[in-house]
Amino acid sequence: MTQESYEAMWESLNLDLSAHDGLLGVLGKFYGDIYMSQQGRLKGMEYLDFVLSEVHGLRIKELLEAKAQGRKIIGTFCVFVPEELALALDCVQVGLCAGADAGKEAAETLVPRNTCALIKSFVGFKLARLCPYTESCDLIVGETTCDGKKKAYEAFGELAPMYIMEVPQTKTPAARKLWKEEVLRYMATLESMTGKKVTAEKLAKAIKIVNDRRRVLQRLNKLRATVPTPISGRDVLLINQISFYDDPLRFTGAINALCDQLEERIKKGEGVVPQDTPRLMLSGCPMAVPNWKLPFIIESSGAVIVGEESCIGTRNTRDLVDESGQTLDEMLDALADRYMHIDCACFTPNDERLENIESMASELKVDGVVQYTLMFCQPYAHEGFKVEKRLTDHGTPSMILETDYSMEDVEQLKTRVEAFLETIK
Ligand code: BJ8
Repeated sequence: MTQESYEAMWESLNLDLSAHDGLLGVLGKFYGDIYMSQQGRLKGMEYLDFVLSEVHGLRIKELLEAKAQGRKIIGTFCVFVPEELALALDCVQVGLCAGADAGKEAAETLVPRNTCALIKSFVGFKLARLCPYTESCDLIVGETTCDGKKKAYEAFGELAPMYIMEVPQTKTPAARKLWKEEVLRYMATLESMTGKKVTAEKLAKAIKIVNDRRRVLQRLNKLRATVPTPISGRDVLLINQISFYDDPLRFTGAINALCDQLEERIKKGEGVVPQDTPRLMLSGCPMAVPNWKLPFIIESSGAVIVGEESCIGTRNTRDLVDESGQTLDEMLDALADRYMHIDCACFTPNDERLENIESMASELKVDGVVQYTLMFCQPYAHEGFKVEKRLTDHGTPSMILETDYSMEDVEQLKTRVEAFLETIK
């Protein structure tokens, strides 16, 4: 497509063209500095580079073509929204969480200043007319997780067609019952919007598609656990970010091909960094695209990231939906059960998360854990204390870094990361 036809497409979505041009310019430069400058990237990474270069181009064109064929576009902000139901009704689901500061000032006219950067970002992108994904959506699905999101959705709902799923806050049998009802209520909403019905056959197929995407990410995570690790943490984070908006079948195929290349590299004993490079794991809040600040700081300070304990990481891929169900009801039960395993910090108590962090730290043979908390994120800030204690008892050094999307604290963060690496050595 030509630049003119892209601009016509963005204009048809009512984007602010000049602000959007500025955003793409910054994104391109940032990507070049952080990703293209890496040494020893495999050929399979070209898929990532291409998808990212077309993030507001070809993928949006595909979404608009799907819409023209009568398919509905569903936008989400949380890994609790079951993509399987959207796929079973021939919808396209895309993640709308945003990881950039653009639109922050506009956002602060609608949500308080002391709101986390992730929320401000999606609100700001909408108000500043910067996000072609948000503008392509037929329905945006929010959820009752943290207070910041819940209240922001009330304001966001004035600007876009929204639906809210009630996510329980505990894992009791009563909470599981409520969640199953919510899954059914959401399914009925999608059915009435699309004029189609979820059948056992369609849902089985959708479950397999989403599970396959989780399986390939599990495969990738197993491969990167090798010492020396064959892939940078930055690249794996990007892969996880892209999994939220690229076509699931294309994504799974491309990442399987990349995993084949990683296996070759492992067989030759090659790593992307020297064997004795300190191995760190990130834990905490999700890092939405293009939030690459902290991984870049860590990996340019002489460490490598080998795991992300977050929703844009293993929290989203650890559990599969049981595929043995035969009837629609059995499949819906399996779906509800799988999502109830998510160990988001919005749950109380949330001891499974501590177990998961400890076993990840062991399996990935990490030298340390960096807890990443977005400023003003209460759930993850609170759990930071427990996580730190658990890791100390486990003998794994850890540190907590609180930040946002601005670049003002880069030097300060770098100093703290370097000091942490010194203590590990
Ligand atoms: S399942 S982690 S995607 S809610 S960073 S907005 S928690 S104040 S993103 Fe999340 Fe679903 Fe949980 Fe995952 Fe609030 Fe914290 Fe901001 Fe957050």
